[in-house]
Amino acid sequence: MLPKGLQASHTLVFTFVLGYASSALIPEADVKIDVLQKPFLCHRKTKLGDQLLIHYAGFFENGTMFHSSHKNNNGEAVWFTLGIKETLVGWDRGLREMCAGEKRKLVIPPSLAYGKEGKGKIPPESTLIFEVELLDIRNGPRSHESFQEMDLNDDWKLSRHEVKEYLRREFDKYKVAQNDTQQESMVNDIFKNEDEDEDGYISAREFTYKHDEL
Ligand SMILES: *[C@@H]1O[C@H](CO)[C@@H](O)[C@H](O)[C@H]1NC(C)=O
Ligand SMILES: *[C@@H]1O[C@H](CO)[C@@H](O)[C@H](O)[C@H]1NC(C)=O
Ligand SMILES: [Ca+2]
Ligand SMILES: [Ca+2]
Repeated sequence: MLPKGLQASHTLVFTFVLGYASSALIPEADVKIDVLQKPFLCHRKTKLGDQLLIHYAGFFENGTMFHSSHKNNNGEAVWFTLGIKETLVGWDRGLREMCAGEKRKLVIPPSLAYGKEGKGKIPPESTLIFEVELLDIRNGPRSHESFQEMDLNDDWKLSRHEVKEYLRREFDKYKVAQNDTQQESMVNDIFKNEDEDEDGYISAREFTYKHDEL
């Protein structure tokens, strides 16, 4: 890992570049966020990689509700990890910088929801509206920043090559001599533990929920 300060500035630069690139291109449909309720005290705001405990209800544009954690999940709130495309990209964008106790209404364009295909009872090209209440925030087991740092081609999964490059950089940094055979066998061990579905890549989700190695 990079030292804390460096890591923060690295993320800042990354965010800046991304923001610049997307505003320089044709404006893309984004999530519309309305804050419905804000708590008086806010000790901490959500950031990428955090786990969020939420209650939510989803509506079509005509106002019909299609899902609600109050009704469809035995009334239980759900845990959701921010920033790893666990559900909709619209959620990853719309639930950042949020306080526990805050309520938001998100209007998510189809391109950041279920898109041209739709899914189940969501018809193609649906704009979706969500009311989300954030109940609790926890640290994710692994940081989103370290995943991004390792994912050299930004395809949201780590290849053997990317993991090996990461190990090589780390060993160089700490001036540990390592031959190729040793590195290969480390990569093998890591993939045995982390690549749960054995597709040859460590996905953002596999990375986030595992606790050992790396
Ligand atoms: C609202 O829209 C959804 C999805 O297009 C549709 O299934 C539903 O029947 C509509 N409800 C009303 C009351 O028009
Ligand atoms: C790499 O290092 C291991 C462990 O020190 C050693 O057994 C092996 O012979 C080395 N392989 C090469 C190609 O140098
Ligand atoms: Ca990758
Ligand atoms: Ca995998």
